[in-house]
Amino acid sequence: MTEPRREVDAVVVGAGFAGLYAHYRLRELGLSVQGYEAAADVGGTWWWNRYPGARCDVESMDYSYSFSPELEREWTWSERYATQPEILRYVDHVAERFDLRRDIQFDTRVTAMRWDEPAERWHVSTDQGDEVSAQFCVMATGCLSAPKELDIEGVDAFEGTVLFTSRWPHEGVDLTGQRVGVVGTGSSGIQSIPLIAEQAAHVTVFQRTPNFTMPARNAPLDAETVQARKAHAREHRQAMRDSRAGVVVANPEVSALSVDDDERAARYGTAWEAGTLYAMIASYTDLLVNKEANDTAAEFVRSRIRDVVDDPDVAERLSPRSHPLGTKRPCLDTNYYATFNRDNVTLVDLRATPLVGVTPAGIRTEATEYELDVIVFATGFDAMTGPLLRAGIVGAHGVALAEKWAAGPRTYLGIATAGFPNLFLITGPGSPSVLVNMMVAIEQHVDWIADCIAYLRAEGAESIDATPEAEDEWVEHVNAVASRTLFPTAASWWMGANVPGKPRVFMPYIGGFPQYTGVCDAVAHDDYRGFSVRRASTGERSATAASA
Ligand code: N01
Repeated sequence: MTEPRREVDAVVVGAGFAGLYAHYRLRELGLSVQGYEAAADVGGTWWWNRYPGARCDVESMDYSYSFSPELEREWTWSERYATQPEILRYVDHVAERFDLRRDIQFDTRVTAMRWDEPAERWHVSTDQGDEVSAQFCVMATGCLSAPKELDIEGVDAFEGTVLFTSRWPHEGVDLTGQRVGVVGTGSSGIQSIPLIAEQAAHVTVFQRTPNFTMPARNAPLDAETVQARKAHAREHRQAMRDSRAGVVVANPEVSALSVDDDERAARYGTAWEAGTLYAMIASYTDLLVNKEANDTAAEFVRSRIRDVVDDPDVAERLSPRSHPLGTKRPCLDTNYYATFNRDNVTLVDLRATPLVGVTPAGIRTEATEYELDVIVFATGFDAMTGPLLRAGIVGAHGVALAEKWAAGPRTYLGIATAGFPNLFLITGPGSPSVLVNMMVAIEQHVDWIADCIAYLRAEGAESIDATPEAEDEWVEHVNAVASRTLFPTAASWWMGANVPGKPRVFMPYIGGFPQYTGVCDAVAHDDYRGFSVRRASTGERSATAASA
């Protein structure tokens, strides 16, 4: 690393929803801010993921910022679940309205961040040759921004076109008349397969693990619904923040095993019709903690698959049986299961006939070779830790984040990690993040971080660092809460199980959003309990125990 050429108060890495709001709040505090973003413009995940069918699966009116009532009043979503282009138009509007692009350098990836101990500042380097010194660094790098490295042989030799849902060409792709193979049946595959099938001559879906997906029941938003929400926007936003997952869902009251089959079927039927991610799992109190209870819901979904899919063998292969409902991220879809009734769609079950690799002509399984013109990889992400570890972060005493997290991520509240002072993670591992509506999680984190920085400035403090004791306690709590659920039983990306060699740790905090925000607020209220704060005037560190 060379000497820094410029000094700023804060560097914000990333210009998606989290990064943009961080710019807004830090600027409000009067800080000088430098933003870096690898993409050519704002939008984060919505800038990259442009595959056919990409849309949010939290309702548009909830999947938007709440910090500005004026913004809420002036923006009107057109559909219950907005498409990627509409979400990007919204991001663009926000960036323009609040002049947020001003301090962001695009097409620039942060390649190294080193804590300069004597100076008590971060030294940040980029792939464009920038060398900047900052008192604070805010990692707005997203949870699903680092595509998983492909673990399939032979891709380079393929003579057709290779596409990734996570890096879809901006000019779009015409698949008319093409033989397309899609590898992966997570949210990206499930959203894109029906639309690819409408265009392509033939689609071969290579499925390793069938996923639970529910019909989105997407529709245009009518003016009355929009007006009614806008009229009660403040109350609704508060209800979202008070809810377990950042969306308003009635809390279940009884066990699935306490009612008879008819009552359960009626309840699941209503949830299935609701067209939301959370309705099924929120039907009963014990679906995520009791396998027997969960089986009743999982079997209900399997019976719906059998209703829709004509071929009983295909229906069975599409039916998830390897994990309980909700323990891998479920999906919302439009016409996914019905797509397998089309003459131009073939399902290949990779559990029955494992994938051998890509050949020059297509994809080979242990049974046969499928000739293809295009392969679409919807193979997922090195989630949550990937984006942070790829930024080359080295903290106090020269310890790399990758070294510290070798056995899995360790954070205090998912916001800070001990030994990395003045480094703030937005929706980091150990926070509710991907288990809740991301917009709610992002705003809460950015607000907490901005308040913390304001506190440090008011106190004349130079730096703040989580204490190892507070971090240990929090990690223990995060693990203890997860271990009481069915989540750790599934090979999910939440567990790091999708990336070969990644430590298996349940990364998000499952204790519930209000419980989590209660802890964050109490920590701040108690002079940042569990953190050590160094004040310039005395040169001394003060720290209070996390459980004080
Ligand atoms: O990725 P995934 P995604 N051979 O990891 C398969 C969010 N999101 O991009 O399960 C064969 O879920 C893999 O199989 P398996 C959302 O949070 C939101 O779809 O590992 N198959 C799996 O089927 C979501 O959860 C939206 O056995 C291979 C698939 O690829 C998250 O992003 C839209 C393989 C990967 O599924 C990630 O979703 C899109 C291999 N070698 C995404 N490697 C919204 O709506 C992987 N697979 C809002």
